[in-house]
Amino acid sequence: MRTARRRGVPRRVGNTALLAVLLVALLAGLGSWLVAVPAQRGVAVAHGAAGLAVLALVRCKAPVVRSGLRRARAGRWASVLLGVLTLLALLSGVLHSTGLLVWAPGGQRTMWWHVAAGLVLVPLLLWHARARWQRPRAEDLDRRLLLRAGGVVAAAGAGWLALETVTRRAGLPGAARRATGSYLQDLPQPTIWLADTVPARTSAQGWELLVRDGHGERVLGLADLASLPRTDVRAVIDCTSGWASEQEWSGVVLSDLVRAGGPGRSVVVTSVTGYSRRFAVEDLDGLLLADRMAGEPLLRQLGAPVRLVAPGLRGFWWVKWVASVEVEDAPSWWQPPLPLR
Ligand SMILES: Nc1nc2c(c(=O)[nH]1)N[C@H]1C(S)=C(S)[C@@H](COP(=O)(O)O)O[C@H]1N2
Ligand SMILES: [Mo]
Repeated sequence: MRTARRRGVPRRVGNTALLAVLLVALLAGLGSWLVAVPAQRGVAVAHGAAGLAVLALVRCKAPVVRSGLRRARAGRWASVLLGVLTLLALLSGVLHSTGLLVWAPGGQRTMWWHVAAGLVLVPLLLWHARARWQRPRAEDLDRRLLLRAGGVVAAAGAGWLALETVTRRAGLPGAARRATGSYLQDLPQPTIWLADTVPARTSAQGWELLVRDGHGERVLGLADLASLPRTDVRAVIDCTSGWASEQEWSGVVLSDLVRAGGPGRSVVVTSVTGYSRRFAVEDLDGLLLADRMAGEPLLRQLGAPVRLVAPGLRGFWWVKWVASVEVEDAPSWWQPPLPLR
């Protein structure tokens, strides 16, 4: 890619550009987990194009890497590790999105490696940028530089389009992936977010649900739940680890469970394990407390006896083994953007 040639462009400029596109790629990657599913297409395209822009800038980084390797500076190997992780993230991203390799050697999804590489490289990147920072100067910003920057952006966009076209024309598995990048499969895959554990005992007998709303507190058993109006919902659970599954879920809509009225801006749904997510009260109509999937009672790993179904939200919102539903005054954004367990 001629546009990314180093000649004439000071190293500090190439370095800063690389930092900028890496940050865009990381933020868009994380952002795609946070936005609702319909908005994920645009974010995923930005993520992919920024990743390819990193590739377009590799050539201006090469001489920097070469001279860096010759100098025995502190942190030299941390910088090398940062480079290796960046390449691993790029490679796993391309392999997953084309579908050339969806399962990596070692039994994890390629997407798992993509996320792991991305997460580990964040602290390394921040340290590296701080330790090696050279501030770009005003005189760097000339017409030729702008042309080159435009060239990198164009190359990244063209690269993204080319990859997508090849994937479709060649009928690679990636052609069938969802806008989120996930692959549809027949059944949901039992998935733990970080370090939660499947509860040892989740038998339906003795299961109790605590409901706290504007009218006070009550405890429901499965029979009480069965006496409420039932609703069937066809919805796709889409995990950030790269799989998705469309199922027929059946259970009780939260707005039929939680009595309206009283103050309260959000509802916290908590698992017996302590894992929890907070939702806006306006969204209760679209949330289902499900005890059945595909006409069968839920399996233990999939959240039995009762789990949340949150259509349009990524899998980590679909709280399993629900123990309580509580209306609170706090706004719905009052929680860590991602679960911490
Ligand atoms: N209590 C609890 N609920 C949870 C999780 C968890 O770790 N603990 N993982 C979430 C994630 S990341 C996903 S993708 C879905 C997976 O649902 P499944 O195991 O039925 O496929 O459950 C969500 N609900
Ligand atoms: Mo997930």
